[in-house]
Amino acid sequence: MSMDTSALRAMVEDVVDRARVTDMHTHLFAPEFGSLLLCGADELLTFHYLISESFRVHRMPYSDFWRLSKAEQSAQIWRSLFVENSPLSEAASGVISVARRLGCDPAALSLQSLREALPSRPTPEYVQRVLDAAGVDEIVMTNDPFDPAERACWTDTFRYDPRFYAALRLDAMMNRLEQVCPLLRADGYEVDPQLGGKSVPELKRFLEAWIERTQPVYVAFSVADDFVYPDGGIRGRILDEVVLPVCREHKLALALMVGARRQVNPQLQLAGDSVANASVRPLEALCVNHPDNRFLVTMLSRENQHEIVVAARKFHNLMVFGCWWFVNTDSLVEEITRMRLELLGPTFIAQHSDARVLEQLIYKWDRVRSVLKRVLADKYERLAQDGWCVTRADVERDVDRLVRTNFWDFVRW
Ligand code: HDL
Ligand code: ZN
Repeated sequence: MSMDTSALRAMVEDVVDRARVTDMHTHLFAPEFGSLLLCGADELLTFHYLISESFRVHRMPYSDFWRLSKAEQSAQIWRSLFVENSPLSEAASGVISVARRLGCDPAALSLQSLREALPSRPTPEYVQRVLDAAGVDEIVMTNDPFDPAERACWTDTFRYDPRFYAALRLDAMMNRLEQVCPLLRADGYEVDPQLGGKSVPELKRFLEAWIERTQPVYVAFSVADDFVYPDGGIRGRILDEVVLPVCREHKLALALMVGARRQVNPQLQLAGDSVANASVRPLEALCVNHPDNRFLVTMLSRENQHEIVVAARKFHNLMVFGCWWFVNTDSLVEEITRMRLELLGPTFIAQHSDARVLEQLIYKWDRVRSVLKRVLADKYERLAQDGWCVTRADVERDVDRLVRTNFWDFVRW
């Protein structure tokens, strides 16, 4: 006996609401990393998305803004985006959602009441409260072996919250080798920018040391639209001679985050990056030339979304994931998720939050769930109308794949 449409849609929505999530790409850190885990009202308001949006209103000289304290920056952003304007953007409206879900009265919200409601240091109880509110069970961090603040944490005896997992981020090695060679040599690795001498085995030794130290669930790097493959240059050689073989030996997936054009406005600092439409051809070449490697891929440009989904149809060692950064907005997440379901079925990773501040998990996952409810209810409704028996167990399995098990099955091959 099939359910009627409204009962079916209500069941799908309930399954999505209750689904537990693995957030497979964030910039959060386990509490044991200390001040690297950001939380509280001022961190939420000085999220770099809101910094760049606020400049469109206050138009302060960049140096004047950067001279402000974090609390003063936060107050300026509050005035610009929440007082002088309605918080209509994805990131600004997210602050209101977080405030509501953490017990504030949005109708009477002030910077003061937000600061009172959100602590600036995360107690274990608060971390649990936020994870429960977001329905997130596992969080994958972004771990940069070249970041001085983070390197200091990774001592031999370092242990951290088992709900957090490491992902080794190699942007500096892949894109700025010359810049990080001094640090590699200071660490005892004989690497030169032209990859002469023992550079290749030494880079392998470096990578394996950090794999041993961090036990990552995957290795990652981002590129702009300049990514080519095959590539006889430095990055291509590091890929072919170091990263791909080490990932194979350690059974680690490689995440390629494509289309991030860095620092188009350096005056905005972390907020100064932009987007570039990139070619999918290098990704296809990687998949076809390295069938024993697995590639997690996300692309930043809206225009790349269709072709990367088609590429995922061609290569089962390519797992498309998330709606990244500038395509992580209600309308684009819905457009992309519908397209992926229609071309891949439930065989992709629906979303990652990219959260930088703990409380962002709440609004970012609320938004994903609301999209998944709409999209999946439509798809199951059509199946039911064609006479397919849609059971709650099947919907639970499919949703679990989209927000959790497709990731773990892919990285734990
Ligand atoms: O490169 C990345 O992982 C991006 O997510 C950047 O960190 C970006 O600044 C960001 O936070 N996007 O959400
Ligand atoms: Zn990110």
